[in-house]
Amino acid sequence: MKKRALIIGAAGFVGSYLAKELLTNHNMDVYATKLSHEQLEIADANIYDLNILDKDEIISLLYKIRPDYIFHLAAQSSVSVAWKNPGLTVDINVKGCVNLLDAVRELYYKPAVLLIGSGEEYGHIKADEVPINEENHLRPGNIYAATKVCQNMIAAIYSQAYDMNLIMVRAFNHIGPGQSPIFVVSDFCKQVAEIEKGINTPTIYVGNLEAKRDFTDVRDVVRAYALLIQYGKAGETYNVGSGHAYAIREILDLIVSLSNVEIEIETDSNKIRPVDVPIIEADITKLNDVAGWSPAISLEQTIKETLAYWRERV
Ligand code: A2R
Repeated sequence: MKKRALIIGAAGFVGSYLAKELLTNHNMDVYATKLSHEQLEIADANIYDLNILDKDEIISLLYKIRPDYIFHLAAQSSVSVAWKNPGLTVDINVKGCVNLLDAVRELYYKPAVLLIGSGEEYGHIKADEVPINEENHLRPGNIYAATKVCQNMIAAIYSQAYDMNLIMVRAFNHIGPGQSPIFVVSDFCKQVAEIEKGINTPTIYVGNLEAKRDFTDVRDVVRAYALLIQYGKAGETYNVGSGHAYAIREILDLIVSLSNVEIEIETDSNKIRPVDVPIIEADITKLNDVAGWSPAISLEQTIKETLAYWRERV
């Protein structure tokens, strides 16, 4: 029998990539949810409306679909939006997650649930802690990160207290074609494409360029998710990243070098966050050990494709 996979919050950046991975490489039946105002079409997937703030809605959907695997992607996933709207971020990322866990707990069988956290959970990392493994202290430096720490802790408690098959991920920055331009790589690629088309003046507006982050192509990320939900251990947390941190400046230089127009760089104070963490880089040994996963798509390849995506759209 084909396994049934439910992707909650599939209208975001990751959802469609994950659906494609499950359909093509894992031969699963795919069910996906979106908010009622969102648009979502995925070939060969069944789409439902679901707001995770409504626990009854979750319960009735779970009874209807009876998924073997549940990927919980629904989140308020922007760090900058979290600064501006912390209450909403806590509601969706913490209360929404608890609603899902409670709904799963009430089922008569035990699906595997993959909960997506963030590399931001580690927060203020010390120089000798890089690359960061899953046992590291968590010192979240922003509201978004704090909600994901909370999700991770609650899931670890549910997993043990109620013997549930919950697997937690700390995903580091993922990038690729289709990502919202509120995220840095997509933002830079969009700005370059606009400059090339003459829509914008030849200046890129940037925030903190010295921060170092661990970037992974979204297609590598979803490959890890599909493996972790099948082979990850209940109650355990796994880093998902490339294992290499790049300064935002290096990324910007690479993007600008792929363009044939002259571009100036200028700092925009709106893009500087109240608290920034200098370096985040993943130790991916645990993921590699349990799933045999390592990234396959290079940073340059992802950036070229993201730039091509924006060149077609602006
Ligand atoms: O905020 P929207 O309108 O873009 O909708 C997001 C959706 N979402 C919800 N779904 C159900 N009930 C809610 N109350 C609710 N609030 C928001 O979850 C969006 O369609 C989806 C999450 O997609 P993204 O924000 O694009 O995240 P992405 O990049 O797909 O990352 C998936 C996961 C998230 O947990 C991130 O925190 C983590 O990976 O890095």
